[in-house]
Amino acid sequence: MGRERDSTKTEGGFIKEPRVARTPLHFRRSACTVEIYYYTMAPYTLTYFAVKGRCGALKMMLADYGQELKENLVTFDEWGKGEIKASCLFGQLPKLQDGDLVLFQSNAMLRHVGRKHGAYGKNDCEASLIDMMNDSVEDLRLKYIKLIYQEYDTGKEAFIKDLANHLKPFDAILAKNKSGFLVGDKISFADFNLFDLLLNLKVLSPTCLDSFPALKSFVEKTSARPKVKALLENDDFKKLPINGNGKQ
Ligand code: GTB
Repeated sequence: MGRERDSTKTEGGFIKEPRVARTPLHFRRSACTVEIYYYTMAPYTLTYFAVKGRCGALKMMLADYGQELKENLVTFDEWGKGEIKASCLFGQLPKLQDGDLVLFQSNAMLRHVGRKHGAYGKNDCEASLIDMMNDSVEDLRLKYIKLIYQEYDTGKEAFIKDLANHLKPFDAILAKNKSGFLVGDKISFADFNLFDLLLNLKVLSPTCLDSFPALKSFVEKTSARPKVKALLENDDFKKLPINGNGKQ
């Protein structure tokens, strides 16, 4: 009892600063040590390439929640040497550090940050619906990534033609939900993910939202959130290419 703990140790992304209070518990006739921890937010650290790529939504969400983000940019040359790749759990970036927690997989990062900052629904059912929405955003993102990296020149026209079929369900969901968000009455990580993807799709096909009023107003509304707006107008963020091969 009453062990002193290392105040520099972190737990779950929080810096633990122990304050030890000794409180007598009379029924035990002995002293009991109560450790009270004051939690201080540690900044998030993101390691990734100098592209928006799979981190646009995460950056917007962190900005919206006023979270500090430290970025380690990896160049192609550094990546090509293989050491960083070998250090990544699944051989890929991005990597997010939150105190002692190290995460790979961009959607796991969105969930983690969403869970911590109240962007993962107000109960289990909402959380499951948000997961479902995010999985559907991921389905469309994978189609987009395939187009960009594998078949841009041959597949762009067909992709744009088919895009309305994929956007339609999201438009209907947003139109049906009075809040204008995908689920419930609060923005969730799936909203940020959809928003980021829609911005990319608008670059690919500037008119793609024209027949989807709910999606259009969703983009306008999310773009106008003050901290998101500030990030979108930030020069460093603006100059990041969307993708790694110059196609967009
Ligand atoms: N499912 C994973 C996730 O969601 O995080 C997918 C991660 C992923 O595809 N990572 C890519 C990667 O690490 C980078 S994102 N590629 C290197 C490798 O596999 O060795 C897409 C991407 C590709 C290329 C660049 N680029 O050249 O700058 C940037 C981004």
